[in-house]
Amino acid sequence: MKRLSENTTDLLKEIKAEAAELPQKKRRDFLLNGLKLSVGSALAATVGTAMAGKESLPPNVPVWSRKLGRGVVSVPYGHPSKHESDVVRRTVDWLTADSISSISMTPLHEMKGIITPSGLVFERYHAGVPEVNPDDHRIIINGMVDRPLILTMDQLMSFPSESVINFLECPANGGMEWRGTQMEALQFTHGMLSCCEWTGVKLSTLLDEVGIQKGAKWLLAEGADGAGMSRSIPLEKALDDTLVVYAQNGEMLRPEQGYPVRLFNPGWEGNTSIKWLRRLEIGDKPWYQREETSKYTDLMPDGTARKFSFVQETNSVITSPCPEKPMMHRGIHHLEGIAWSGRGKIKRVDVSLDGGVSWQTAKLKGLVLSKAITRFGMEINWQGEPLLLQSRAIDETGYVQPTLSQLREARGSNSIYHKNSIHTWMLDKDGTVSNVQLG
Ligand SMILES: Nc1nc2c(c(=O)[nH]1)N[C@H]1C(S)=C(S)[C@@H](COP(=O)(O)O)O[C@H]1N2
Ligand SMILES: [Mo]
Repeated sequence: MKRLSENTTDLLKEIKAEAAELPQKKRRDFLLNGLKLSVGSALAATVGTAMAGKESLPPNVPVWSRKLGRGVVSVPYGHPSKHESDVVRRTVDWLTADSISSISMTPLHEMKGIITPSGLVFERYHAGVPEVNPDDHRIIINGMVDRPLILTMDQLMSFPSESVINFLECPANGGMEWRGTQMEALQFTHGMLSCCEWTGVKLSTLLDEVGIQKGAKWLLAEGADGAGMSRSIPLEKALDDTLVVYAQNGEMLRPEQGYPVRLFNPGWEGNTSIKWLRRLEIGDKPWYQREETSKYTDLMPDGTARKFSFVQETNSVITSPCPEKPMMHRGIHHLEGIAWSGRGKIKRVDVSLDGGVSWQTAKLKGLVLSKAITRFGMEINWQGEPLLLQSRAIDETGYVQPTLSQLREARGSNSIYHKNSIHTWMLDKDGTVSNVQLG
């Protein structure tokens, strides 16, 4: 904060000195533009990664404006600026024993709008990223069908395509919090979440092609990775909005996301969206695979396990401020956050500054799509007082995001999965933000 004001003061002095030597009208324009620019650059210099050399600051002509830039196709496939090198996926060292069966998380504090760039989509593998050659990859559809089918990628991609914008969330998102480990970063409390445009073929189209037999109720999706990860999906969902997806954000899937083809179940736990999809079997009952018995079930207080908890319930979190984005100044601040629901659209988001005692309704910003990340915002006037910041999302079905104690009451404290309770950030007098648990 100190650096920011010193910078700004220096800049203003320089600009005013320069302006004094100009005729009046020119001087006014120069001052206005100069002032606007100076605040922007000072902020960028303080908050950003590198402080540009003073020789590039107003009133000088910046270094990069004095020479030619690089030409086209010097980088045939574009990358973010080198100044954005800290906007990356991150892992938590102690969480898993090996990177082959691990998880990386999306830097939600750096995301803009609702689309997660492909290179920042969190990754979850059980046996690493297989290198699948699309020419040799097949999708088998067998079981209770009239005409079993083996599809090449070309054949799959000749069916009519559909595109949707939906979030994908690992049900273990926030799991560490539930177990009482408080992560001091938004990236680690909520970063097992992404939202992309996904393109593929509706699974119902493929199932029409093979003809489902009477009595069929379930579908098994199996992956081609070393884990052979498999999940049972009710046919109801498969015939509703499940997609067999080959593209993500306008290009073929990234290897991490299941290249060349994955299943995609909008609004459902990410684990059911089987990557590197190789087989779909139709049957009359679930298969009870590892990922739906010993894993991805919720151990309830009475010792029974809640199974097939497919839907990712309504959730939300404040992304600015957050531990990685402390308050830089007093006064007006545009608080922002994201909300999402596996059941449909976000209808309303409320924000509390006092730990849930009183609530104000935030504004939904930009696109509000079903089963997608929805951005919300609210102006707050912060004068340095400590605050307990919370957001509470309500979806179009009327579901209200629960408090932590409501969730614990319903599910106990043995769970890892499906923690969607109201999250609390504590804003301290000095602008720093930390993660606290409030009932
Ligand atoms: N074949 C296969 N599919 C898989 C997995 C896997 O390890 N193997 N991981 C699952 C889990 S647990 C999640 S949360 C999502 C993560 O998708 P992403 O890596 O594209 O973010 O993929 C699911 N699909
Ligand atoms: Mo997951």
